[in-house]
Amino acid sequence: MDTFDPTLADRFSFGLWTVGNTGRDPFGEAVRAPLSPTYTVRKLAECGAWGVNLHDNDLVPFGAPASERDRIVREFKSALAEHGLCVPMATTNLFSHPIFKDGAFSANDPKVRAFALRKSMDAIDLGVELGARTYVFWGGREGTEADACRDPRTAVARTRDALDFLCEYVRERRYDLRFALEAKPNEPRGDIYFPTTGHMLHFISTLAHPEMVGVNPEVAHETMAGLSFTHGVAQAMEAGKLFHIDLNAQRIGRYDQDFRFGSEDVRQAFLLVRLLEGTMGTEPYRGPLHFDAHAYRSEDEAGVWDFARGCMRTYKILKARAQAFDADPLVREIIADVKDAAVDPLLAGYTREKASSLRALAIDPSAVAKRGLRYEQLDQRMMEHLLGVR
Ligand code: DIG
Ligand code: MN
Ligand code: MN
Repeated sequence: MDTFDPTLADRFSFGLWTVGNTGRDPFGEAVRAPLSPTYTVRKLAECGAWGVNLHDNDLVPFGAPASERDRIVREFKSALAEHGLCVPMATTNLFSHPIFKDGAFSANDPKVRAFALRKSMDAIDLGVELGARTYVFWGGREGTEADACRDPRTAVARTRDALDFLCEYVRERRYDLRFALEAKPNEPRGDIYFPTTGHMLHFISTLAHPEMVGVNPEVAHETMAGLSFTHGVAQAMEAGKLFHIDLNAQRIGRYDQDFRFGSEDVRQAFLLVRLLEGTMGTEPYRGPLHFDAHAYRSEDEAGVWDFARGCMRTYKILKARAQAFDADPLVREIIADVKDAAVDPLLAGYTREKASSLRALAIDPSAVAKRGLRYEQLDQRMMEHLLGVR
């Protein structure tokens, strides 16, 4: 045991599909045997995880009869109770079955859209039965290759209809459940609708019950789009919409790698953990810390648990580094808020008086421009904390 071992208080979770990933990819078959859900629960508990998430069909095979479904759920529930794991999040697999080849909620065939709604209602019931409080929608098949197949505005409208329908379902059933929308720019579709967290944040504002809906940003997906993941998460937090988060690692310009958390861009991982943990003195994110990632295809089952432990350990190491960084007197001095009693009151809340005071302010642009900001010092100090010499 050391200070970086995970505890339940860390709220680390894994999807059944993450540690259960068999290593199959478009160019090769599975290299690992599938893991049963109950075995996965035991092993995740041994690793120190707090929660386990699932798509409906990660637990209940597609098309299983009700009696089979109930038996599987009963067994899963007893494994959860025996090993002390919770189910913080659930979601629907609306992407594997061929019926979804043209999308789910946005598909052109009304029967596909009907099947997607029905499957989502059943999966919501399952998630709530297992105790989930967050329900994720990742529209992996909601997109195009032949873009002329539908007006993109129709895809937006159909998705809104589906989510408004399902929000009403949750309200009528009085479920204590919030929706979290997960963006991705492409893969498995040539283009996926609502490609970034920013698109999702606007889309939520157009729904009938926006208060029920937030976002589930994923490191790999925003990075694939060439964006700052930390800035996207910060905007979601500022809007009170960071309902869940998918943590992993990704190199820009690659397929969706879903690598072990922190294993690629360490600087960005550090800045993300600093933001989530509020080590600079801000309100922290208090939701589940979900690792939507998987072990390298090179790994055997032992390597899968090395992967899971590595995700959690790296997060805790970066949290300790961020705490040390924000406690560093030099850092606090450089990033301290610049106060200006004469100017500050004029910068928000328009009034005619403020406008004329702004115009009357004596500001010498060249003198102001000369001020050094010491960001090289700041960033070097961050690197030294990261590299373990501070
Ligand atoms: C992929 O990034 C998606 C699916 O794995 C799942 O629907 C969602 C929940 O984490 N992430
Ligand atoms: Mn991904
Ligand atoms: Mn994800």
